[in-house]
Amino acid sequence: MANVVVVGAQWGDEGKGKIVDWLSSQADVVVRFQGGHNAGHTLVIGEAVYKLSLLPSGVVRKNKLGVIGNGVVLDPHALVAEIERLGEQGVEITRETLRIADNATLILSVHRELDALRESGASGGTKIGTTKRGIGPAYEDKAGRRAIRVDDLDDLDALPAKIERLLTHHNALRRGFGLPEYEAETLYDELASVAPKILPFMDATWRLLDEKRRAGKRILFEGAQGALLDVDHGTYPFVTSSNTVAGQAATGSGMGPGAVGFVLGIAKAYTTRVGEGPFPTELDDETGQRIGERGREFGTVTGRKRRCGWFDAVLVRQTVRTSGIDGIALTKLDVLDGFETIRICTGYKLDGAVIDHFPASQGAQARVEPIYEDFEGWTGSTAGARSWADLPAQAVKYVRHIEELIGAPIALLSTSPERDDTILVQ
Ligand code: 2SA
Ligand code: MG
Repeated sequence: MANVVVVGAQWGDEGKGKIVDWLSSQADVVVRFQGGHNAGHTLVIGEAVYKLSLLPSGVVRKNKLGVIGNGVVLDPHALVAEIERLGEQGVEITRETLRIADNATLILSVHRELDALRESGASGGTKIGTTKRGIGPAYEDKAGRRAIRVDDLDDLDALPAKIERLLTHHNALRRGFGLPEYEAETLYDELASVAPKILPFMDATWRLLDEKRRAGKRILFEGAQGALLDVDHGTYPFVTSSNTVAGQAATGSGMGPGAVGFVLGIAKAYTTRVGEGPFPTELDDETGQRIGERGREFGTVTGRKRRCGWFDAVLVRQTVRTSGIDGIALTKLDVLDGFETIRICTGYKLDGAVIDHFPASQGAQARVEPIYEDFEGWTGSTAGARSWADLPAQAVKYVRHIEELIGAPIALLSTSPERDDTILVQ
């Protein structure tokens, strides 16, 4: 089996956690390569439900190594809390099961505060509907070359100068917003106290991953969020601050592009989005309500209600290309069970013209109107189906039709949150 990268093909929450867990049984290493604790993966294993944010999904399985790659922004307090929570559920996290890139960027309290402040509208500008975890401000500091990184925790003598450099920037911003200046000492104490809990996991993970690869170990790259939230290819500015497309798996883990053998995109049989931003097929009515209730569309991390709408084949066709998706895992088909008519968006109308892609311009993205094809629904249930033969004929048709519209084969079909309710499509 090739090394697989799993990415969301929509706006996140496609059910990546379950698929990654399913695939991890055949992997030796599971790597996170972007994002931070804005991700939320729910794993249902027998009776137990695990909610992971930062830790790679493999950590709850035996004999798997989880790696938090350099492309991740890591909130050390959130990580410690997550490790403790898992410990209470009987999952012990050790250096045998977790390594953290020494060159990963840290999310600090100044980042969380700034994120929340901007989202409150107090600083003007566009509200993005972020998770307020400090993700954006941390990536800003990384690109601005003033971030504090994991390895800085290992050199506390050199830390004050780095803190000063960081706070020169942040305190200027804070003064502008009328906030009190952040004390260097407070930040130093915060970092010095958390350092002993993080450092045991620190490693040059690029080297470790290279060794694993050379030894023939199978590596699974676990994406967070979705391709439409990508800072370059997504619905900018309503995006997250990292690259979420498959290419980031290489950069965010310190491996070359050849390390990735197969790109698996995860797509829901309909569409959801959390936060602000364009959503052409959004349903602001009873149907949207019904999809949301049947699909239990609430965020794992923030508990926010997700916006719901029909499957948008234009968007997924586009993410198939921007991520180089080789196959799709289609999830939550059962949510559409019993709908008389199911609509699929196959193109857009923009200012009187028909277009076959999602334009880059923010104004145009807000103006496009979906062109729908009405698809006859199915009676009978797809929930919990474990073979192709168990599916109603009309549901099979729906899957095949989506395949055609998006230009990528459907490789897996997930019919419930349970790991075993997964159909390998031939
Ligand atoms: P941020 O906090 O800066 O990354 O927010 C920017 C935008 O990105 C959206 N965003 C997400 N949308 C869906 N799922 C996300 N994460 C979890 C997941 C879901 C959860 O991966 O499953 O539990 O909420 C996620 N993370 C960020 C966010 O809504 C903003 O639109
Ligand atoms: Mg989620």
